Parts: sequence; C-alpha cells; structure tokens
Amino acid sequence: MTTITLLGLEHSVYTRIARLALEEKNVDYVLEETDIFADDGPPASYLEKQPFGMIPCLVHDGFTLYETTAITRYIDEGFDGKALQPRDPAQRATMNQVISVLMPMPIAPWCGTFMCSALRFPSMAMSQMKP
Ligand SMILES: N[C@@H](CCC(=O)N[C@@H](CS)C(=O)NCC(=O)O)C(=O)O
Repeated sequence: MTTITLLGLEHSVYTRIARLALEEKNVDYVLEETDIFADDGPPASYLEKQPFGMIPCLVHDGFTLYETTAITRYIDEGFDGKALQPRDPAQRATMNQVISVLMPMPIAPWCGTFMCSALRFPSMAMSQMKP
C-alpha cells in the first residue's frame, strides 16, 4: 500500500499549498507535524530529509521531495484524478509566471499582494489559478 507523509506544520502557508494539491487529487496522506521553529532547531532526522530545514517535505514510499512547487507538480503528475495544471502551453506558462512571482516573496507581502490582486482583479486572479 502506498504511504505518503507530508512533513510540515498545519499553519504553514507552504505546507497548505502541498496539502491543497493532495486534497484536490484525493490522495491519502498523513501530515506529520514537524517543528522546524523549535528552540534547538529542526529535528536532526528532518534535516536528513530536508537539508535546508524548511517545510514542507514529502515522503512517498521512500522517495523524498522538498520545494513546494516540485511537490505540487509531483502530486499532480504522479497520481490519477483531475489535472491541476493547464495543458495549454500558454496557460501553463502563465501559471508558472504567477508561481514564479509569488513563491519567492516573504509570506506577509505574499499574502498581501495576492489578496490585493484577488480583490482588485478577482476574475483574472482566479482564472490564472484554475487548471
Ligand atoms: N522554497 C521553499 C520555501 C518554504 C518555506 O519558506 N517554508 C517556511 C515555513 S512556511 C520555512 O520553512 N521557513 C523556515 C526558514 O525560513 O528557516 C518551498 O517552496 O517549499
């Protein structure tokens, strides 16, 4: 039986992005709360999986993967169910453009920027997010 564990934190935006992909694809998984912000740093066992000590990290039958965009694409492409990414090259490129702009931003401005765009240009923001 396939076992998928997502190591992260419930309140982490990046963990939630990976969880959204898992939920949308109806993939069974276990969320393993991993406190990288503990006083003595990320658990040593976690650093063996994710050397930068950042969350999330996915483990699928012994295969370990980190970086949220890599995780979400792996989930989309590796499992049955509805496609989460557009097939059309221009639409997929636009999706990647939005991801490239948003992902490196620190979390607070990221949330602010996205919320502002969603509020000011709701149809554009939402249509760019749809598969
Ligand atoms: N590039 C990483 C960024 C993930 C990230 O920034 N996660 C935050 C928590 S939501 C983190 O691990 N922060 C710890 C740190 O910056 O040391 C990804 O896309 O997965």
